[in-house]
This record gives sequence, structure tokens and C-alpha cells, in this order.
Amino acid sequence: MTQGYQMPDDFLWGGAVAAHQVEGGWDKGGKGLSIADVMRAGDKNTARIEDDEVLADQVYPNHWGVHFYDHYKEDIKLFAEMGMKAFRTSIAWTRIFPNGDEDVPNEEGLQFYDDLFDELHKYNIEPVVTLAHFEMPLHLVKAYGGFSNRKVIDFFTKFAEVCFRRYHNKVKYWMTFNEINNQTNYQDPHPLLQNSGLILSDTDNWEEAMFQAAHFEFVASAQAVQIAHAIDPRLQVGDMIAFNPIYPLTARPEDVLYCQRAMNYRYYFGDVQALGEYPAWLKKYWARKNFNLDITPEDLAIIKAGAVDYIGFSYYNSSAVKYTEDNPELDFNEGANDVKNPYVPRSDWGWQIDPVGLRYSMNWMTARWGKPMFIVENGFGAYDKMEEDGSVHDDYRIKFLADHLLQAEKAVAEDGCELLGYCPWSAIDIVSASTGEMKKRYGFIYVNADDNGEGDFKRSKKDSFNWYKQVIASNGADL
Ligand code: BGP
Repeated sequence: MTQGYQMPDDFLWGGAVAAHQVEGGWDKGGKGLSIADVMRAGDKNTARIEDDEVLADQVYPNHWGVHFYDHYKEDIKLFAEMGMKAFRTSIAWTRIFPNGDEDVPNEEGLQFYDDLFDELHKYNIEPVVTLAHFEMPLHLVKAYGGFSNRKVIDFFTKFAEVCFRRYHNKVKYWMTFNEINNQTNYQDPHPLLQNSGLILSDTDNWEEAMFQAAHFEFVASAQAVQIAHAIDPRLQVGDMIAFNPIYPLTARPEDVLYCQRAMNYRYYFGDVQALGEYPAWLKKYWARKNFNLDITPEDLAIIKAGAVDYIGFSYYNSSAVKYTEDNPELDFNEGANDVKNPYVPRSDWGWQIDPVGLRYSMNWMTARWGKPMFIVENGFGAYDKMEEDGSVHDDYRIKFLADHLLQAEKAVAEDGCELLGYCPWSAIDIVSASTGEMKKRYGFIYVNADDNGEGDFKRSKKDSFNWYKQVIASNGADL
């Protein structure tokens, strides 16, 4: 056992999932089709394949998830047994507005989340809710082009307002867009996975399209923050940033400068959402690239007035970069300058495992944004093996989580960073977002199902279940 630090008394120990990866019930309760519902499974380490409709002969893992839609009571009971004080999930936009552009929300969808939040409160578990976790209504993508279209701001803010009004007495902690900065990966072949619903084949300049869509999301997010505060000043609305620190491979000044630029590029999202302003370097960058973005003075005023209350972030890995001669302007150049860091190991999916990077990241964010933080994802995707007697010995996951938690606790106890809570990914095994696999498991609770949705979906406690129970009971001291 590792000796950790006790966290503050009101620390939110929890677990996280996202609606589309856990619920299933894709066509139940009046739900519409979301972009997640047309994503087929990929192979290991490959992106999922997006269709623009559901094809009869294909497999779509999000259609069943892990049947949480029908089994959430059983699962929440297990979360309570672990002692969880918080549970992060998302509201599937298409349960509330099946197409995204209706005038009236779907009551059956609203009722589902009322019941879910009530069930959590029965056990004193605080819901932590993301509004858009890779779940845009497919209709908004096909009919409007997703967030490339300014009109989609209004559809999102209407959805947000309906949720805040309905649930403000049940949900205090909100986030607007999950991992909003992951769209810097848009050259990857899975654009629909992200929140903005951009279809890259329709654009000849992916980068300009990305900046434009991100801008409309910033406006939508900042408006949502203001709406939440007007409805109920107790509400806390965060952004959600995928944080993986980028290191320079060496002390060569060009490597260090390149690294700084890569960090600026990847985390300007946090600058805009936390500080309410675009950084100066970015305006120069757009000018140099001749980008012509639709950004009005009114938009900038909304962004300024809608800064977030806290920084929600996911942390899985770190990366390293190296200057290359073919990039003399030191422009951010996705992938091309990424290199292996010789000092950190990698997971079976190639993700670099770096607990110390979490402490570094928390200090970096504190210095840059000066807001409380909330770790809303951190976890280890691995192949788990169920033994004959039903046990799962996931000591590698326990080690990963203990190592990371220790660093997070040091950031709080020794460095003075403010951390609201810790919701590791994932509370229970779910469908992988990037590959659609079930065999890439993250949970404390094993779900007996395979990549094709075969199995009885029975829940079993892994060793990490009991470990996390002890962590929570000791308030972080026994890791
Ligand atoms: C984040 C997402 C989650 C999640 C997690 C693990 O990017 O917010 O939805 O799934 O990463 O990723 P994966 O499932 O691809 O292993």
C-alpha cells in the first residue's frame, strides 16, 4: 500500500462515464440518432468508422453500451458500495432534443435523467454532468454542418437551458463540451467523434474550419455559463480539457520553443474558456495564415462574460516533441513532431504512462488559469481477465491509479493546487470512445460482454473495486 495524503473533507471521490458509451437504449424513450450511434467499431488503436445512417449489416457498439439505461439502479448501488460521493455522466442531447432543432423537448428523455439523478441522491452521490460528450444529434451534422454553422449555437444553448432549469436542484456541477481541445486532432479520420460535428470532406482547410467551429463552441459554452448562473447562482459550470502535457525532447532551445508553441496551440481552449479571451499569439497566427474567421465583437463580449467556474480535465498520458528542420516557422504540426519519450512506459494501446506529469499539469493549470480544478477522467485501458471464480486481478490498474493519485494529492497537499474531486475513468466497464471496443476496459466493475455485444452483461467487482473503496474510506491516505 502507498501512503497518500488526506484530501479535504468535502472532496468529491467519484467515477466517470459518458451517456453514449454506457447507456445503450439508443432507440428507446423517444431518443434520436446521435453521431455516436453511427460510429462502428474500429480495430485496436484505429479510429472508429463513421456512417451517416445506421446500416443493417453493421455493428454499432453504442446501441447497447453496457445496458445502463435499464440497469442503472443496480450499478449505482455498486458505486455507493465503493463509497463514491460523485458520479460523472453526460446527458445524451438526443434524449432531450432527438433531432436537435425541435421547439419542445422530449419529456420521456427528461424524466430518465430526473430518475437517474434521484437514484444517485438516494445514496448521497453528487451528479457531475457534461452537456455534450461526443453526442451531437446527427441531424444537426447533416442539416447544418454541426458547429461550422452559427445557428447551432442556439440549439446548444436551448438544450443547456432546458437542462439547467429542469435539474438545477439536483445537479450543481456541470461541464459544457467534453475534451473541447481534442479537435486539434481533426486531421485524424474520426472527426465526428468530437463535439463539433464537422465533416472534413466538406472543407478544404481543416485548420480554419476547426478554429471557426471551436469559436462557435466557445460562444455557446460561455452563453451556457451565463444562463446557468442566471437560473441558479449556486451552479458551477466548468470547461473540460483533455490535458496531456507536452514536453520538449531535449534542452535544445528550438525544442523548448516548439514545445511551448505546441502547448499554446493545444491549450488556448482553456485560455479562452477560463480567462475569457483569445491570446495575442493566436490572433497573429490567424493573420499569418490568412484565416478569415467569423468572430464578432458581440461574440467576444459573451466569451468574456462567460468564463468558467472551474477547470474540468481528463488526464491519461503525456507526449514529447522535437523541432524538425522542415517546420522552420515552428507551426503546430499534428503528429509530425511527436516523438517517443524514453523516460516513460506505454500501455498496450501505446499511451505514455506518466503519473508525475499529472502533478506538473495541475501546477501548470494553476499558474495559467488560477481556477479550481476537477479531475473528471483518469484511468488505464487494459485487457482484463476474468478468472474461473469470477475474480479479476487488475493490479496494473491499481498501480496506475495509485501512482496518479499520489501525484494529484501532492499537487494539493504540497503545492497548494485546488482540486474539487477525482472521478477516474471509468466507474464501470464501458465501450471505448476511440475504438468502440469492449475489451479495452477501464472500470472497477467488470461487465461480461464482448466487442460484438455478446455476453450476459453480468457485473463483477474487480480487485480495484475494493482498493478504491479503501482509498475513499481513508479520504486518500491509503493508496
Ligand atoms: C476520453 C473521452 C472518454 C473516454 C476516454 C478513454 O478521450 O472523454 O469518452 O472514452 O478518453 O478513451 P478510449 O475509450 O478511447 O480508450
